Amino acid sequence: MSNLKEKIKSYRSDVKPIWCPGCGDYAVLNGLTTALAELDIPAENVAIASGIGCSGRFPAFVSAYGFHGIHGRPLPLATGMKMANPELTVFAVGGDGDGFSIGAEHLPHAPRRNVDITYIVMDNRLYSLTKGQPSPTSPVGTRLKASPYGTVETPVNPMAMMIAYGASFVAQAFSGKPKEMTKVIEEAIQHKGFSFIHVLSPCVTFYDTYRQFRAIATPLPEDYDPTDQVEAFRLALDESKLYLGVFYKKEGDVPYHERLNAVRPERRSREGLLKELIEYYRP
Ligand SMILES: Cc1ncc(C[n+]2csc(CCOP(=O)(O)OP(=O)(O)O)c2C)c(N)n1
Ligand code: SF4
Ligand SMILES: [Mg+2]
Repeated sequence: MSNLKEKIKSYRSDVKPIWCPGCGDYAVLNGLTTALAELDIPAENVAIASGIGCSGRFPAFVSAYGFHGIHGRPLPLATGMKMANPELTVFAVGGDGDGFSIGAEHLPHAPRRNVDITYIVMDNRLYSLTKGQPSPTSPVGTRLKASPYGTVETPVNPMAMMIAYGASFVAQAFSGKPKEMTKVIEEAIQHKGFSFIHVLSPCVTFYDTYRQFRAIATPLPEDYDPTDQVEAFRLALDESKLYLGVFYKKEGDVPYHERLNAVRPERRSREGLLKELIEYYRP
């Protein structure tokens, strides 16, 4: 056990997280490093792309390749990483604002390509880095500094959205249930294709939702069949509960890099390509 603890620690960088004590994002950091240790994935084979937000600081705290990108762009960054080196275990990480607001136009495309990455959204239902404005997942009536009368927009449903977009692995976790979250991250890493994990990760400073989530968090039913996409959608729409676990999993879909390799002509030498170009443009 102490060996495992040491191993988990080895994935942590020298940069100490500057998240507030009690922030839900710590549980995600611990979950991800524990999953890497359990699966024995060497740090030099791991790459993490993030967006902007408290959650976007994530790669700095992991001793692996990391890219703290611009707001809303962890998915295209992670896609590029995986395409450049398919041997890598690649993560995209970010917040609800990053993923479902400014980055929302990327949401359908990574799943439809079945890019073999794990996308973790740390959803605290607000923009926390900028000190607490409402986000696309803030429930109706959320009172924050920028919404003193309560929000009036209907929130998006990230789980239903990703199931509808055809993601081949869709799961939900809660920072208040760290062991269960680690298992889900492990399963997502092992899944060959696009994995989405929606993590309810409360912001204790601007909008503490721990108690609210704890009251309705429940594991998926024991006889639940994660290959049933329609049932997964039904549970995603049930707002009286916060189901935790793997909602949907589709095995056998060919990932993006393999699809491209199957249609791409064989790599030719630089000289061969130049000769081909010269012949093509010869008058
Ligand atoms: C292009 C651009 N627009 C706006 C901002 C300001 N900004 C920084 S973080 C953020 C929202 C972050 O919210 P979320 O993604 O939920 O992350 P959290 O801080 O809650 O983890 C915004 C609007 C920015 N950095 N860049
Ligand atoms: S402001 Fe909120 S989300 Fe940001 S580090 Fe603090 S608790 Fe976490
Ligand atoms: Mg947020």
